[in-house]
Parts: sequence; C-alpha cells; structure tokens
Amino acid sequence: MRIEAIALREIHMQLKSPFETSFGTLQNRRILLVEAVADGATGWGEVAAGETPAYNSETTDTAWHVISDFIAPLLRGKTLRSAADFTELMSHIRGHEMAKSGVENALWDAEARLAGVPLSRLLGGAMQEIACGVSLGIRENPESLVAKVEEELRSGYQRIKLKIKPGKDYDFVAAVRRQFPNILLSVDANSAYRLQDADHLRKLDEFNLLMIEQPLNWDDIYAHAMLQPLIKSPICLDECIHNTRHALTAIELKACRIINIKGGRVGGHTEARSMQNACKERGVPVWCGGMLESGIGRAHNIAMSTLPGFTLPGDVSASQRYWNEDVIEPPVEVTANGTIRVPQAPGIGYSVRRDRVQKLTVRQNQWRHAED
Ligand code: OSB
Ligand code: MG
Repeated sequence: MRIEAIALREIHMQLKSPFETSFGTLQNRRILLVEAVADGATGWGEVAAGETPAYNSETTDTAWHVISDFIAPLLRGKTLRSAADFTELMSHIRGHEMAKSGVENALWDAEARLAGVPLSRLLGGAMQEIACGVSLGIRENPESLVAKVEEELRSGYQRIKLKIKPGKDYDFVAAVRRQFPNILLSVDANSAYRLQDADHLRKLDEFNLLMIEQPLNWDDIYAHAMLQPLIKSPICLDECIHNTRHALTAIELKACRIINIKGGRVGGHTEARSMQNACKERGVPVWCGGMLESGIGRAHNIAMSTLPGFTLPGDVSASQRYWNEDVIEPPVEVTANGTIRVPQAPGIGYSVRRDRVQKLTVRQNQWRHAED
C-alpha cells in the first residue's frame, strides 16, 4: 500500500469525571488522532500518551514532535507491503512507542479497510465477543468505592480493578472484598510502592486478588522479581513492559505471572501481537489495558483483544463510562454479560464522526505525497 497522506490532529475531550491514580488526577484529555490515507483508503489511529510524563516518559507534546518531525515525513510516499512493515521502517527511532503506535495502527485500519475485513481478523483474532472489566480511580473513602463497584457490577462487568496508593489501599480493598466475596478483583498501584513495602503488600494476599498490577518502579523488572516470591498475589506488569524482549525478561526472571498489554505502550499492533504470542507459548495470560482512550483507541483495543493470548477480561469498557459524546459511531457498548461484541465491518468497524473530530480539534498538521 502506498501512503498518500498523513494527518495529525490534537483534540481536547473532557472525561465525565476525574480519574485518580497514584501518579495524579486526569480529566482534561489532550488526545492525538492520526489519519492515514493509503491507496485511497483512510485509517485512524490514536496516540495513548498522557498530558504529563507521569505514567511513562511520553506526553501528547513529545508524540506530536516525534510524529511531525520524524515519523510522518519518512512515511509520506512510501509503499509498504503491510502495516506490519512499519516497525522495521521505524526501528531507528528509539522508544516513543505511543507515538509510533498511533501511526502504525492507523495503517492497520487502512489495510483492513482495503482488504474489506474487520481489523480483528486481519490481526489474526478469532473471538466474536471479548470479556470486559473496569478500572476504578482512587476515591475519597471506602464507602463511595463500594457504591461505585456495585454500580459497575450491575452493568455486567466481569472484573473490577481498583487503583491504589499508600494510604488508600488496604481499607479500600477490604471494604470491597467484604461486600463482594466472589468477584474477580484486582488492584493497580502504578509504581507507588518500593521493595521495602513487601510486608505491607503481603497483607493484600488475604483478599484473593486476581493480580496486583505494577506495584514497584516503572522501569524495574528486577525489583518485581524480588517481590513476587514474597507475596501470594500474582504480579501483573504494565509500565515495565515496552516490547517482547522485556516480556521475555520478566517471564524468565519470574517477575510477574500476568502481563497487561497496551498497544500504545508496546508500539502498536505488530509488537502487541508478537508479545501475546510469546506469552501464550509460555503459559502467561495477558489482557488488554486501557489509557482512557476515545472511541478510536478503544476500537483498536477491541480488535487486539480478540487474539488468542488475551484470556483475561481487559480494561476495555463502554464509551459512555468516560465520554458524554464519543468520536465514533456507534459508541462502544457493553452487553449485560459484560462483553463487547466485536464489530464485523471492515477496519476498526466503527465510523469516525468527522464533524465531531473537527469541532474538538485544536491543532492539525498534514503531510501529502508531493505528486498527489
Ligand atoms: O495503569 O492501567 C493503567 C489509565 C491511565 C493510565 C494508566 C492506567 C489507566 C487505567 C484506565 O487503568 C484504564 C481504562 O482506560 O479504563
Ligand atoms: Mg496499569
């Protein structure tokens, strides 16, 4: 496919309510959308980077810079056999996985539309329906958290994940577990603890957690390998894992028993697919994480979640949990059983509301092939 044009837009969207994690509170999202035109077909991708370098080192602005000054100029006019060739073409750019992923995934959408198949199928996914969980931000007190969990369970979600940080952990998890003894329950610390906190983290073992996600430093696989034998709860790594090599290192060191795969964090669908395969071969379950995406990123997460290694419910939930109005049509909806039916239309399978995107756009940039 010949890349005829790339458009980059920054849109501003406000979350329905603030989302608090151990690294800060998010509400006003600055999201980059990538539109790629190849052989006349249009594909869309989303950059998952946050507004600040608090989750990982990328931000909306670093991604704008890397896409504008390095990725888009190189891609313009190029002919690729498949979106899968993008990784090799960009291998001289170190890191910046989220910037790369936004562009690569737009190419995957375009390729699927050109082939007339759903993106899930092009990637090799077979599931028609994916299992969904929710990620709940840190709350003021355990009572309001329990009320929120109850509401999400009523909507059908199959797994509840609680964000925790020192001082907002044990009592909150205890209250939820007391009220709901049998649900699939996990916690996510976003790197808020240190290895010296092992005795404290071990107290969470009594709650039969499905996993404890990324308790220690964002770049420290070794410390997690030290922690895992000291606690019963399986460790799931998120921030630490940027590529398949990292996943293999973590598995080899027994630093975790589960891996959260986010397309953005690992650089796009090609690497995500290779990682889930490597994990599957080694018996390590994976699930699809989320980054408070608009419908476009959400649609990519759904397609990725259909791959066979994704055996646990992901953080892929309904548009209306986050947005009053999404940028896709129809919005992502969840069934009463806590699943999402995988769209069967070509590409990401949802249509992008251009009028809405235009209204939300605060800056844009375009690269066209000179001969067009
Ligand atoms: O660690 O999984 C995380 C949101 C922003 C940054 C990091 C994380 C999260 C979430 C939200 O947990 C998942 C979602 O999009 O629902
Ligand atoms: Mg996480």
